[in-house]
Amino acid sequence: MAAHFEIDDGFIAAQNEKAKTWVEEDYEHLAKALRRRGVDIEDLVGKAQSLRVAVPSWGVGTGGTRFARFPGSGEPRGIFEKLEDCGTIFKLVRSTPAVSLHIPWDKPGNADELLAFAKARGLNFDAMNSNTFQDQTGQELSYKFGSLTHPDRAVRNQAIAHNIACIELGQALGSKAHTVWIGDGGNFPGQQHIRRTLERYLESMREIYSALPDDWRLFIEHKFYEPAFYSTVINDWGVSYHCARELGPKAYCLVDLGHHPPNVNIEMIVARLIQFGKLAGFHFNDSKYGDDDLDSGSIKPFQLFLIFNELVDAELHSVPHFNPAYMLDQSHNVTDPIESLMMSAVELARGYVQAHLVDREALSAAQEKCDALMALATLKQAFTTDVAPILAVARERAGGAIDPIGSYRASGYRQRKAEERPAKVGVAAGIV
Ligand code: LRH
Ligand code: MN
Repeated sequence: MAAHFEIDDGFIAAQNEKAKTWVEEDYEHLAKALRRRGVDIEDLVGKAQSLRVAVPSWGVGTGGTRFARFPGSGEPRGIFEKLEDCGTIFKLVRSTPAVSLHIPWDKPGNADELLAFAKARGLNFDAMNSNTFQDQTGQELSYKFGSLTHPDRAVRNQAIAHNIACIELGQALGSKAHTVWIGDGGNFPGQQHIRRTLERYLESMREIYSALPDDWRLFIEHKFYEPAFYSTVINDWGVSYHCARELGPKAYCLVDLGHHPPNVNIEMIVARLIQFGKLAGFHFNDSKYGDDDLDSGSIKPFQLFLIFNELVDAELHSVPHFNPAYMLDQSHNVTDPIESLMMSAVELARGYVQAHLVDREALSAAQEKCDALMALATLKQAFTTDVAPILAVARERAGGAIDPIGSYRASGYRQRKAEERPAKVGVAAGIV
């Protein structure tokens, strides 16, 4: 593969030099304010550096809707170029060493070659994702009317085999988890027998579960609608939880933030799944209406903070079976995907560090005294603390960029990729 342009550490260091003065000033100022609150800012830098987020391979290309997709310049044309871009994100923000693959979109010709390419960029592979919501060229049986719950046993078998193949590929790539999201459902009342389809789902998932290696986890991803518009088989956390319990100790419930009706209290669902020992982790994104897959923290940053508040509370109380996987799952239709993914990784770190700023003693005291206002004020104090200097110092000390977007734009990376990656012609639509 011809040499490709990459941002080097020297360039990042030179960019950081320009920003160093204001960061140190802001850091000192914040350190003093936090000291008054009995908080050691260095602890929070450690927390910021401990957060690990996986980038979706399907998120580094420009996304679209059913109406259209407007590809940007220098689009990655395959999994190796996607990993190049994931490597660039990791280089600049330092919190995203993992990539979540989607099969067959990212099916490599040679798994070892892909693993070596990833390792050379400090990357590893997080949860695998199967795809039985599209028909692939040459596929024998269609998923038009479902996959793991299709009335035809042969279609279910085809879908089961695909999931097992994803797990086998994941083993070769060092992944330790498999995410199953299916679009199965109906568009009209009566189209499906609601109880029978769930029975078929469990029957199929038991076969997938039995193919899991001992040290793997199976993530069930619920979604309240789309592509089905009347009934969706795995429509909410309750069904997902029931299935995870039915399947066994290696099955967990994955929370994609966009998969809930507007105004649902997602942090409460998170607290429940933590308490029930079945929280798999997250597909972080944000939304205003449907499964909009917008940048994390771009629409409801307070909700993102409240979700991290539940996660940090569980972490500090060492709740059993608490080992959530943090992944982004976004579609970047109008921004440079690399910039959006970097900004989103920063927003997750912001929510996580702010959640560690919550005075939990004061919060608990207010809760026990039914002092609702003081409880809210205690949370708001953390949420309204500008932790940007902590996040910048955490990145800089880890060899990343104080200003990831500024450094990325100054590097000319996108323009260089536009030269290296001739654009594909033709009209496009759909999320990838
Ligand atoms: C479904 C979903 C799922 C992925 C897909 C790309 O809406 O969130 O996690 O498989 O997006
Ligand atoms: Mn998702």
